[in-house]
Amino acid sequence: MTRPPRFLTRETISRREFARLGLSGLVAGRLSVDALGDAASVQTRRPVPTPAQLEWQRDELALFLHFGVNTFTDREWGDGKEDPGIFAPSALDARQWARAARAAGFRMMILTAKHHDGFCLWPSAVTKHTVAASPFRGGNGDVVREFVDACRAEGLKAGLYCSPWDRNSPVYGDSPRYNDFFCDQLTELLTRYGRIDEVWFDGANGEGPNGRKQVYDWPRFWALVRRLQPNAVMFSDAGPDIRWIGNERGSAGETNWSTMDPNAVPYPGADGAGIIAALQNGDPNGTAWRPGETDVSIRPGWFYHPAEDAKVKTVDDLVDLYFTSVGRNSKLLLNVPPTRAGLLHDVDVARVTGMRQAVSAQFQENFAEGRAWTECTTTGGGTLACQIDLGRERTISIVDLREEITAGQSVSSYRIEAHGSSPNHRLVLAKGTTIGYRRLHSIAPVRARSFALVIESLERPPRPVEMRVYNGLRPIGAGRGR
Ligand code: FUL
Repeated sequence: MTRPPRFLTRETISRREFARLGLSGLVAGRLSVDALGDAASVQTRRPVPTPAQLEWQRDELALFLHFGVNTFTDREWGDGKEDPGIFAPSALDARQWARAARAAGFRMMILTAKHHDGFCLWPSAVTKHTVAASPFRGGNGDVVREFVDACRAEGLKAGLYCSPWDRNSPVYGDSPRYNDFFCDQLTELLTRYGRIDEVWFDGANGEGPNGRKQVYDWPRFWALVRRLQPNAVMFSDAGPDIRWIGNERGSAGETNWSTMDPNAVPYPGADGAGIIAALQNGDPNGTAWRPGETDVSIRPGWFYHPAEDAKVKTVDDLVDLYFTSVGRNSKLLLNVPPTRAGLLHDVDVARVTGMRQAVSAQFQENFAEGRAWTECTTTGGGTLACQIDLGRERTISIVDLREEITAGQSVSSYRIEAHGSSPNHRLVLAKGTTIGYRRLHSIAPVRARSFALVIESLERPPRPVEMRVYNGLRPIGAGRGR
């Protein structure tokens, strides 16, 4: 169901207050350019998402698929010496992956076309270490093709992970030659299969057989992807479009700006003080729009291991992950690895399906639906307090805030209050810093008729903010915790 947004708009605040808060750029939910100067300076001062970045974020959920020789050796990192003959999925069905993903509300799948072991799930022409040397489909198989076809058939976007670290390639470490080789592989992946929506780069970097460290030519890789798939977003620690969130636990920073200082993480795999914090939190003054993606596995490992069948995250764990990723202005990339049969395990499928149901159950009825902000007032120090009257008392346990990010991210501090009948009856329900695309708060259930959002500080002229309130059906944080 589409719900008309309840925004902080000019209609709900007096002209004088608007001017005092510097809100005059907001007209009926739109930022007028003349209020902020010419378009070029707006762009410089306020990084904004590209259409592809916006769509990437609004999709909220993507499914990660780690699959390859490690699935058959029971390892997490292959050494590149694996015999391609071991790659023998007995019942591979990429449609089963895609159906499960779609039914669970995922909008994209990303497949490890090549992991660090160098084994290619497609018949690459530049190495023999591929599916073509395996028994899969009699040596005529192409897992990337089946994956992309399945995505299309189920209406999902397709993304590919291609590891630059390649422990099989004899030219790894001979930097110019390997960079050529890697570009050849990227070219195959990005020209043979139609539209690819995300290219996922891991920053892992090692030494080649010659004992020398490989020096990746990132600007060249990125330019190639941009040329071959101009609509794809590129992920890595250093973007350029999407940044890693800084951990693999599924937890985005509570303060999470979608803007970044590009110099804070100069290249993928960069190490050093402040890098993790920069990835977790972003930077309100950053010049690049580079939102964070939260990648985490449903199992302890990234690849399927039979011994982990009893260690699959529970539905409660997964709902918590939704709140600590999507609910913190990030996107959840949840890894669900295919088994040796080439299928998603029944337990994993049941858990992601359960996650979908449990997440939907949290957001059944938005009590603020159709109710406008009222009584917007400034409360000293330039703060802005807007109330929503729900018409009657309601119990709420979830607050869902959304900033209109098409023209940037603004809010840097806010609190949410429940208001009673007298001005003394004010209960602070939650406090936060950034909002961005979406910020979810799970709170102890509270019964009230009137709620307020108090914006305490802004980094730049504000964009509309929407507040939805729900009575969720489960306590968030019921999972194993992290
Ligand atoms: C890491 C890799 O080393 C892991 O194997 C996995 O692919 C994860 C998503 O990225 O850096």
